[in-house]
Amino acid sequence: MSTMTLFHAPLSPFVRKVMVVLHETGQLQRVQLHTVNISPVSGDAQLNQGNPIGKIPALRLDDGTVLHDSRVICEYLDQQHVGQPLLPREGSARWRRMTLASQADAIMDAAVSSRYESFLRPEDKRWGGWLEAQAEKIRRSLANLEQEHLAELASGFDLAAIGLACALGYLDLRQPEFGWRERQPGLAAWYAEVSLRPSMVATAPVA
Ligand code: 99T
Repeated sequence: MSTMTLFHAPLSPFVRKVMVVLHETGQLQRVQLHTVNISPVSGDAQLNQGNPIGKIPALRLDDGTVLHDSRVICEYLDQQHVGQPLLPREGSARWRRMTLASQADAIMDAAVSSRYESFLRPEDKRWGGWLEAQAEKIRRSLANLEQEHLAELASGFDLAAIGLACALGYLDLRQPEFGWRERQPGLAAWYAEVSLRPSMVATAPVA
């Protein structure tokens, strides 16, 4: 069996998505973890070699090819197992689920940007209005997911559901005061259930 290398950091929600997919599809043994400690202003030379944008996750295959970003890696892994696909392979359901998965990634993007703004940027340069705009994007997205897509999300733990679960886990980690559960009790109940899955328990971030 081939061995792949995953450029990884345990608190990244994008990495967690890949790790959950590895668990859910029984491919964990195929991957070695290479942990990096990076930020937008401090990269890792080895990671940059195959992935010039320098973000994680990146997956080096055994022939040296490097795949990024997390969406590409998750799709690749989904084509490498024989179980139930984590995204419909064709038809309108495919585009719907991919759009939901993209919405989950966008929540992560807003939350990670907020983290960098409020933690990494020098204190005198932080922009409250910009932080509030990211928070509003997340609130709007979560309200939309609860109102329009909850039943669909609950119908299977696929790439869209995995992405959202990792995004919510990241919000809890970095912005525990955000209060999304009070605004979105339906999502909160769904999340409480999926958080019990072994793949989610095994990958839970510990700050
Ligand atoms: O921006 C950088 O140069 C370093 N940041 C990252 O690599 C973050 C780590 S999350 N990863 C991404 O932004 C990946 C986004 C990409 N579209 C994907 O893979 O889907 C770290 C969060 C934290 O430390 O709190």
